[in-house]
Amino acid sequence: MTSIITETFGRWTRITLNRPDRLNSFTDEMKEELLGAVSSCSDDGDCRAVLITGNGRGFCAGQDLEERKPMDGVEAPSFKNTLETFYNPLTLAIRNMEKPVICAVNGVAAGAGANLALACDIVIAVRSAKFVQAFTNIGLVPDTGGSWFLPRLVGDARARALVMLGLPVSAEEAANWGMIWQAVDDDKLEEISTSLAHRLADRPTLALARAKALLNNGVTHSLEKHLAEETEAQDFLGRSQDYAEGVNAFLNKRTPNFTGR
Ligand code: T3D
Repeated sequence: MTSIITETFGRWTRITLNRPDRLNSFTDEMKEELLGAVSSCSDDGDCRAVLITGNGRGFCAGQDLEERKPMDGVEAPSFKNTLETFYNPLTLAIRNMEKPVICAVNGVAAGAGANLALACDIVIAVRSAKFVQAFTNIGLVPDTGGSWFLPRLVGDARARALVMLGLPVSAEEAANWGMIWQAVDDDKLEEISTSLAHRLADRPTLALARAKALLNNGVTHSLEKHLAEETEAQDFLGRSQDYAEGVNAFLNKRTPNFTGR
């Protein structure tokens, strides 16, 4: 059984974490497959939106701790190595991908699994899901970008408590705090997330990519630098086919047919 399932539906791709019996926690094999799947979506010019979800009752419980069982006489693994070869490239691949990435959180998301979700552009979760910054529970710090994303999403006070206490936060609370976009009924996740993917794949992909870059970069830019970046993006998009299509469709009172060019 492969630990990652990739399915293409016309203009968008779904990536499913598939180790349900271990809450889709990351083994070395799964890491390689997931990074490969995300990179393929990024490189695929026909793919205009990506949906990441999990199989079974959990979304992802982070690093598979069975693989980390301390053994007498065996040197501990280098976390510098796993972070630099998998967790960091994964976060950057999602964040820098020039198309929207949706995360459909089907159950508990813990450790690097929670932060994989936070790296995505639009996160929806079933009401029964919970998010756990589990790292300090086992003597580690948040990784996969969690300590960067969390305070920006929920504010410093909540981020500190979540990280230091390692307590779960429900999907409803996460949505109320602005950590995720929406909490939905458990039996509606697939319908809502796939219709979101369809919808985003039909939107002007170049504009979404430039908007994503602006939102990514704005948090660290001065206003002057940011206005210059907005201007450059708008100037580029003003010459795109999708802009001409959008304006024509508006003036002719019809639905635009965006091609992503
Ligand atoms: O290592 C490096 O490279 C450094 C990078 C680290 C990145 C990280 O992600 S560190 C954080 C690792 N993850 C955790 O610490 C989370 C550990 N799991 C939990 O805290 C809880 O299991 C959950 C909050 C995720 C879910 O709780 P609950 O009560 O819904 O389920 P459970 O009963 O605890 O777990 C169900 C089963 O999944 C259970 O196995 P069993 O008893 O049925 O045989 C449990 O052991 C297993 N499981 C859950 N998480 C992991 C796991 N097995 C291996 N690794 C896991 N991370």
